[in-house]
This record gives sequence, C-alpha cells and structure tokens, in this order.
Amino acid sequence: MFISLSCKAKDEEKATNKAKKPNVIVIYMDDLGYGDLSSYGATEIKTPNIDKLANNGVRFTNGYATSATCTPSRYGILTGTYPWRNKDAKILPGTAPMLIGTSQNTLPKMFKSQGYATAVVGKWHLGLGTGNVNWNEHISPSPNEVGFDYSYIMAATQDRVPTVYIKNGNVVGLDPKDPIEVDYDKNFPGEPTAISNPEMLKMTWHHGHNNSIVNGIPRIGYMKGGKSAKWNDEEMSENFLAQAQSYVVEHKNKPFFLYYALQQPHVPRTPSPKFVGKSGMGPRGDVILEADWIIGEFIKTLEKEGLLENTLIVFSSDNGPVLNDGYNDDAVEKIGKHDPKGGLRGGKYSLFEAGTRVPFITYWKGKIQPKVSNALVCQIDLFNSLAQLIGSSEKTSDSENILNAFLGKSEQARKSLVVEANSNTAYKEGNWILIPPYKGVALNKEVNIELGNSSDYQLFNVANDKAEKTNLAKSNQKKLKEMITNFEKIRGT
Ligand code: NG6
Ligand code: CA
Repeated sequence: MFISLSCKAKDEEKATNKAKKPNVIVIYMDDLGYGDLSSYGATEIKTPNIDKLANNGVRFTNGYATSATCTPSRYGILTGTYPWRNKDAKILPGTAPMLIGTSQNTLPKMFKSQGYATAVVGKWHLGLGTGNVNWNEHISPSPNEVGFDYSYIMAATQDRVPTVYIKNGNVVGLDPKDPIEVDYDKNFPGEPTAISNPEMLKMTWHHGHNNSIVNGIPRIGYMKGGKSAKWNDEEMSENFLAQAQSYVVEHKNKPFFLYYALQQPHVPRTPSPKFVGKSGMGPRGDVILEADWIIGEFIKTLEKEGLLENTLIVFSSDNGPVLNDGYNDDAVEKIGKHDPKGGLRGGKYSLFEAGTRVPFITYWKGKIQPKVSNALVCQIDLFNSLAQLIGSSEKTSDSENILNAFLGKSEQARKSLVVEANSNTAYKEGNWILIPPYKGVALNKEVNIELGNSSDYQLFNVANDKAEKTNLAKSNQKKLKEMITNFEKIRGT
C-alpha cells in the first residue's frame, strides 16, 4: 500500500516536472563586442564564467543584434520586429516617451499569456511615460505596461540622466522634499556642469557628456534634485545582480521569464573597487571582468536553487564594441593586443559586421549539447522560437521560428537578415553582405569607427573575407543585382 502510494507520488511528480514550463533568462550585455570574450577568441582577457555558458551550450558564430545601437536592438529583441519599421527607434534621450506601444505584442507579453511571471532588471533605454515625465510621481507607461510584471531599471543609459533606479514605475529612494527635474535642452540655473565646474570631475569627457555632473562623472542631459535617489555607479552591477538573484529565488516555483540587461561595458565604465586595475586594459577591460564575475555569481544562484536544469539561458549583446565613446578612460591607450571586434570591420554605430555581429550563446544544462553553430540567428527570432518552446502560437512577421537552431539541434536557420545602424540598413544573405550607398561620413572620427557609408554599393563575401576588405560590387554585378532585389523585397524601396 505504502509502496504503491509513494510510486504514485513519484509518477505525479515526474508528470508535473514534465509539464513544468522551462524558465527563460536573457542576459543582455551593453556594447560587448564579438571578440570581447575568451570563448570567442580573446587572448588578452579571460571571461571564465561566460565561457562556461559558451563551451557547454551553443556558441553561435553568426549571431546578430538587429541594430548597431542600443535602443533599436532592444526594441528588436523585445518586440520581435525589425526596429527600422519604427522611425522613432533611435538612441533615445532619458526623457523620451515609451517607444513600444502598450497595445503592441512583446516577448514578455507572450510569456505572460502562457502563465509566466515576467521581469526586467537593468538597462531599459526604450523610453518612459508619454512625453512629459514627472519623475516624482508614478511613471506610466513603464516596462510594467508593455509586459513585465516586475521592473527594476535605469531609465536610459549610465551616461544619461536621470541617474536613478526606477522600480515598477517609481523612482527608488526619492525624498519628496527634493524633487527631480530633468531637461535635455537647458541647464537649471546655478547647477554645476562639466563646462562650468571641471574641478568637480573624477572622469573627464572627450566628446558630448559635458552636462550635469553626478558622482564626479559628467553626463548627457541636465538633472536637478533627487539627491537621495541617485545611484552609486560603482555599486550598480552588484545592485542589479542582487535584484536578479532575489527575483529568481522568489519565483523559483513558477515559470518565469527574466530579461537581465547589464550595463557593461558601456560608458561610463565604473568597475567596483575589486575590479579596478584587474584587466590591465583600463576601465573597459575591468568592467568586462566585473560583468563576467557577476554572471558567475548569478549562475551560482540558479544552481543553488536547483533551477539550471529547467532554465534556458540566452546570452548576447545589444551592439558591437566601441573604445572611446565620449570619456577619457584609457580604453584606446590601454587596449594593447586585444581586438574587441574579433577581426570584423566597423564597431558600434556601423553597418559593417562588427556593428551587429555579437556574442550569442544558448545554454541549458542537460538539454543543450555543447556545440559551435554557424547558423544565422538574430535576436528578433527569440520571439517566434521561444513561443514554440513554451507552447504559444503567437508570432510576429519579422521573427523566424528557429528553435532547433537555438537548441543546437539544427544548423537550419535564417537565410537572410536586415541590420540597421543610424536608421540606415544593410542586408545579409548567407555569407553575402550588401551595403547600399549612403550619404554621411565614412569614418566617425570621435569614436574612430568606420560607419559603412559610401557613395557606391558595397558587396562583401564574409566566407573568405571576414574583415570586409574587398568590395565585389563591380566585379560581381550579377550577385549585386540579386542582392538588391532580395533586399528591396524585405525593406521596401
Ligand atoms: C551617443 C553617446 C554615447 C552613447 C550612445 C548610446 C555622445 C557624444 N555619445 O550619443 O556615449 O551614450 O549615444 O549608446 O553623446 S547605446 O549603446 O545606448 O546605443
Ligand atoms: Ca549598447
């Protein structure tokens, strides 16, 4: 009697485990390049914790963000829709209204419709409110109105005001007697800026970044008040980690989707004291080491809570790398032999490969077999693919269901992809890349990155020309025409 009962209980437990939907965690880095991880070939920097995911999961060599900058890429991953379809999907100021429509479908909404708890922790940069945010009241729409049950975010970027955390639409730690005001056009009378008070700076600016000073760091935009709510830059990484950890611990008994968007290695690069000087490459290298450690700590929590076997982890970055992105932080001077682009051309802001080809890893203990995959995959594909994984029939028309590629079971994936940089687009089909002619400078001198602009068509084959050195547009007119036709079919003329 007892034996049969306990057998029955075991069977039931098995059945529940089988029926239990997997958790999904997206770990999203900010400006991490294709060559910034040791698992992607870096020799001058060691990232053992991310490497563990890469070496025990699927390490994609052809994984793409939708854009070479942040806001559009985040729009792409969270809506499953190409960002160039939305004319407002550009790098946003901290005061921009919410870019995602509250009636638009999103990845977290898709998870919610299947009974998941959903959360975002970290960088948002997709706008908040309706255009005139009062930071001292409840902010709406916030991530909570576009699919996340829980949100703990920075509004825009670490270099943009307001420099405060926002939890479920409310600024954290705000003293009502010291209200926050934010303006991107003009300063508040009497408030110090990087121009008027350079003696207050602990980090100096190279281009842009000369408005309000917060914690000795000059920012983009002007901010007044909110002293008790201001973040501590050096503690940001551990603060987001603690949020992500407590979220998974609290939600371990029901399926959850967590979008964990780290701020590294975007500027200003502010490693916690334990990582200062550790890379020998200056703050950019130090914050990559810090992020790697943070991810290691986060994985330890998942392991301790017994969640790893039932959790798919997707790791990627929002756009390619940049060294000098506006602060004098030794990123250029101390780079040594490290190549954040991993041999690709361009970088952040660029239509060349290094703008959008990024580290892309899927890891699922016991479910995904270690593999290096050359399948062409893009972050917009997570929508349809994860829908299939959790039994939803929802789809978007730009997203492709390539779940088997994400699980390492197939090399069948996308045939083609449109990528975006500064509202311009380029087209990839197999190993071929087409960049149509665009006005604008070829080289952004401030950041020292080739943008991909040219008065001629550019055509490359990255199978044997990874660094896009040889323009084949003139010598292979047939391929050029075919690529233009196929590109225009998707992009519209
Ligand atoms: C640029 C900033 C750069 C960075 C970027 C956004 C200047 C001169 N440069 O405008 O520092 O903040 O915007 O980066 O202000 S992203 O990764 O969020 O797209
Ligand atoms: Ca970015």
